[in-house]
Amino acid sequence: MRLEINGCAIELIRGDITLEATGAIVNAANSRLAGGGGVDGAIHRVGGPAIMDECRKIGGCPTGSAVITTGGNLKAGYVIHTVGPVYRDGAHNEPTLLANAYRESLSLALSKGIKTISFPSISTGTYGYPAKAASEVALKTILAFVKAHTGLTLVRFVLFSDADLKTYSGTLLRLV
Ligand code: AR6
Repeated sequence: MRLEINGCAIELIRGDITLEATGAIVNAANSRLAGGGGVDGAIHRVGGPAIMDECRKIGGCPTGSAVITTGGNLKAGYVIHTVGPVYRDGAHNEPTLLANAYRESLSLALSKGIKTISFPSISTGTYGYPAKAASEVALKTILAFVKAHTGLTLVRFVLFSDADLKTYSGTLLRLV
C-alpha cells in the first residue's frame, strides 16, 4: 500500500528491514543499546560490528528517544536506534512513549538530511505491544509529522508478517 502526503510517500510492505536501501533504517533497540533478538539481532548480524562499536560509545538511549549510528555493512546508510515501551496494560504511558519513539526517529533523520527511512513495527514483538493499537499510534504520529515537516520523501514500514501488513494497512485506510 502506498499513498502520498505533502510530498512524502508512505509505504507499507512485507519484508526484511535488513535488506532495505533507504537512507536509514530504524532499529527497535533496548535502552542499553546492548543488542538482542528480533529485528535488533538481525540488524547487528547483517550490519556487522561497526554498529555495536558506535552503540557502546553512545552508551544508551532512554525509552522514546533515538540515536544514530553507521549502517555498517547494510545497504542503508544509517541505523537510527529507538526504544519503544514495554507494554503492560496501555495505562502506563505506552502510547505517548511509542509516539515519541517514532517522532524522535523522524526528527533525527531530518536533522541529518536523510530523506528516506524504513521502520519496523516497534514494540510489537518482545515488548508485547498489541499490533493494532501500536499501528494506530505509529501511523498517526507519522502522518502528523509529514504534514508538519517537509524534507522526507519516503517513510516505509517493513512488516515482517502478512498479519502485521494487514493490520497496518487497515489502520492506514481508516486514518486517511
Ligand atoms: N525485519 C522487519 N521486522 C522484523 C525483523 C526483520 N528482519 N525481525 C523481526 N521483525 P522486536 P520490540 C519484527 O521483538 O518488540 C530486542 O531483543 C517482529 O516480527 O524485534 O520493540 C531488543 O534488543 C516484530 O513485529 O522488537 C529489545 O530488547 C517487530 O519486528 C526488544 O527486543 C518488533 O519486534 C525490543 O522489542
